[in-house]
Amino acid sequence: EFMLNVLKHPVFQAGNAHTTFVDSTPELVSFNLKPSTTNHLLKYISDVTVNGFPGTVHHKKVFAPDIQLDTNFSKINTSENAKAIFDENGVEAAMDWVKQQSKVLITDTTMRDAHQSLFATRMRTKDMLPVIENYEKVFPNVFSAEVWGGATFDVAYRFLNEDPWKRLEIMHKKMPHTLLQMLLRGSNAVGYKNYPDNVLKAFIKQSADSGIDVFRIFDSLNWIVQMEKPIEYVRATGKIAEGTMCYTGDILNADETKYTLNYYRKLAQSLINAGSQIIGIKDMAGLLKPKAAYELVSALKSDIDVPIHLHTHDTTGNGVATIVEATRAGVDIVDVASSALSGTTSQPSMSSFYYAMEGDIRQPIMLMDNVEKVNRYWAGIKPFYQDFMNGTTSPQTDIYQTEMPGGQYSNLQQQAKALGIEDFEIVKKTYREVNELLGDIVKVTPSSKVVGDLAIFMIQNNLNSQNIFTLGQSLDFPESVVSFFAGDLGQPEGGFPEKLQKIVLKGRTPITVRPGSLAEPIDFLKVKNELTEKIKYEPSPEEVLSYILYPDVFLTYEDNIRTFGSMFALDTTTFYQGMRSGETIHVNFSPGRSVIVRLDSISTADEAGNRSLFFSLNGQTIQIMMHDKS
Ligand code: 3PY
Ligand code: ZN
Repeated sequence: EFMLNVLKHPVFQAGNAHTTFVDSTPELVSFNLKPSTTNHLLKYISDVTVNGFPGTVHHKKVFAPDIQLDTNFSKINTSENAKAIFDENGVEAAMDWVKQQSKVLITDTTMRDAHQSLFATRMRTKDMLPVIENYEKVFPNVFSAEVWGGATFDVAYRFLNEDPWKRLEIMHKKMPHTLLQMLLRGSNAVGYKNYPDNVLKAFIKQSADSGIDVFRIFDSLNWIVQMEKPIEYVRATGKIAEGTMCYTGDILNADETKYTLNYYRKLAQSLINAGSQIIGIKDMAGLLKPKAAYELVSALKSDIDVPIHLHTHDTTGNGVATIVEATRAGVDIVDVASSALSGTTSQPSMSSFYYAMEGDIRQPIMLMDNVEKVNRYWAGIKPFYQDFMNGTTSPQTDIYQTEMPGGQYSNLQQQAKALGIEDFEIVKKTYREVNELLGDIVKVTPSSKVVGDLAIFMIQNNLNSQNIFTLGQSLDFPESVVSFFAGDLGQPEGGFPEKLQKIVLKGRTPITVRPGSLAEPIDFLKVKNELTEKIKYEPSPEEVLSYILYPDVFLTYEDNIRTFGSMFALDTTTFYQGMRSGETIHVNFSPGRSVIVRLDSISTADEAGNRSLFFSLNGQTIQIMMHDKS
């Protein structure tokens, strides 16, 4: 009866009915995720099956057995950790505690930078959940877990059909004894452009309230002026401000005139003067060679008194050697990722580092049995993300010249591919050329995006470092490039190359002050009313912030959620690949409440371009019409 009624119903034919006999998990309800109904689910599956998922090609589906985390962990006797000291006695006590440790401390980046750098930030919260729930049994001794910020914010909305604030809420609730760390792009927050000071302040306050303890704050041009406000705002929340310098160039190179050891020493001092409670070294491209790490950390250790935290990428293959040398020089904290999600463009492997430190008094405290269990889980889910992998399976030593950040590598590759540029070697070569054209700048989000966008633009327009000065006169450059030359990202070390600046700006006068000092404050109430009007409910403060940061992305997400609900229950291969005719999947909405979905057949498109998908849902046939966009 259900079938007949439903199938004839015009709303259902249009794919808008709500079959309500399946509810969502109590877990999801408690986190207030909009539950998806079976109809939502079938619509989503139909769409991905017929139209594909952006950035993927239709291929044989990865067999997706239910990957389980073996939670038979050995018990660890823990004493205190950084989070406990911080919660009890505040930042200064926690920083003193860090400095007193004889062992080097680690930050685990697996759930942020590792997947950002390996598969374009596409890891779903669903796949993190088993680790999140068991995190503190395995990693009670980490300094922090870097779990949020960077690209994870907008990618969650854009591609995962997820609200990043919910992810943070889950982590905060389930990892109460771990410092949660985020990457904050200075005055660009988690975006690609400057936001007004009151937005920055509200975003930082909200992130702190939602559970972030450590803010790694950098500026994409290392311009100290851009980091002062975010450091001040973080300090006002009582959380930890890790002022960060991005490492570029090579301090070992005798010909280096800009990014010298002295440059970094001075920058670290300025960051401390601005209120940094930790100094971060952010080696986003993996350029910091082992000996350079030793020299840099030694110099900083002799200059300053706050903990030093090293972040590197293993793109060039020397990551473990670099953090070992930094540890020998007295670095307090190093960033590593679970082995399965480490290496190449990601962080160095935590277990390799552990064994590399064997016999050394500073070897970090880790119970390898437990660490390996978690690692096996990550290894199990990794194939789900194969469509987004950047293809680097070995060290890329040409990065010493290209200087492309690990986090950008996979994203730029996706961007180039989408525009039909398959040869990434050409992109890398042009990227290097662009860096020189721009006067050798620090390359990290968003300045790296400027370099990437211009590189792609040059390839598309057959430009090179000579003809750009003539042909460029009549070309409209990408928005990010114009914005960079206009001073919207701040001022690069040594200033702008003026000749190119004039060609790009075409008469527009660049600014030389901090962009935030010119930006009009946002009227939050007005924006809230505007958003309420659009989404037809009263948004939370988090949603208002997301809308301010990413208006279009947020509204599209809202629309998707309205259409599909939360796709949390759906397994990741089906989420990205849809179903194949004849395939059966189980969707576990909650323990004991699962549906069995079988895709029986897909029709060819009718004149209107619609295809019919015939599903069996727990044995009943349901037809969904889906427009084929191809
Ligand atoms: C980000 O800003 O997302 C980065 O990871 C930069 O390295
Ligand atoms: Zn990084």
